[in-house]
Amino acid sequence: MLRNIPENHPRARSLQIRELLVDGFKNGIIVEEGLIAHGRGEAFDYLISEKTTEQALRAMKSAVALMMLAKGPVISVNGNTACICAKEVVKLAEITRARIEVNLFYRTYEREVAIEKLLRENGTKNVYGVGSRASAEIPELMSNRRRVDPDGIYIADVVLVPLEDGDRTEALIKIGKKVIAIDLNPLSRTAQKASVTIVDNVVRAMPKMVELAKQFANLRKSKLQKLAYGFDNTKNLEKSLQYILQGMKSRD
Ligand code: PTJ
Repeated sequence: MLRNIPENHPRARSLQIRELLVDGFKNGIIVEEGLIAHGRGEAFDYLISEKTTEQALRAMKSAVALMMLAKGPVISVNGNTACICAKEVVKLAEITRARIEVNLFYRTYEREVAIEKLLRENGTKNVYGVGSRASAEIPELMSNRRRVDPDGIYIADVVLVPLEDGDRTEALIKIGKKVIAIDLNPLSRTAQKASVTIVDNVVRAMPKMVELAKQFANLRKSKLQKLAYGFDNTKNLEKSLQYILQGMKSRD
């Protein structure tokens, strides 16, 4: 798969992810805009030294606890997420008993089916939101993301949204859902509107969340509640931004 990327290249991992995305584009999983979106993510990742911060880890703990306490958690999957972490999406869904729903901004039936196939190849049996299954609508949302599965996002109490544009999070919050976002940009509308924002790269956050979910499987409900609700997302975002600013200042 790797085209001329030496293992010891200082940016090997980052270049490998780019290759995955380019292949995903060629296979019809992601759109041109997804490549651009990834570039924006990379720029923010650079500002946190491409590492998971303490703050992001705290947010992940709250997020995983929320998913484990939820009655009907759903992981929403778009092109980029499917392309770079389908395996972890399936694992996290399995441990947290979450449903997996395909929800695309640039929705085409061909892309939905390609993403469903990829998720199935990674071990899931049920994929929600594909084709005519997305027959319900999120009110007040004009984009294609409004179309959701009546047995998935529509009835979910907690929705994990790894990496997307900001139109939907606000609409989901308005209809009473808790939204967990993974977004490298702490200033994005999704990041600002979510109930819990994990400011990290999905390629690092998703495997870590799988690990946490395994660890939390035997925790008492009261402990999970403490982790889930004892978390302030406004402070989280402030600290995440401060981290970026401090990092920039220390290079003066
Ligand atoms: O697959 P579709 O049709 O649903 O389209 C998906 C894209 C990504 C094209 C669409 O959601 C979009 O245009 O997104 P935006 O508005 O560019 O927002 C993407 C956000 O994700 C930005 O805030 C980026 O900083 C962030 N981001 C990009 N790559 C990553 C990321 N965050 C975490 N991990 C990444 N790898």
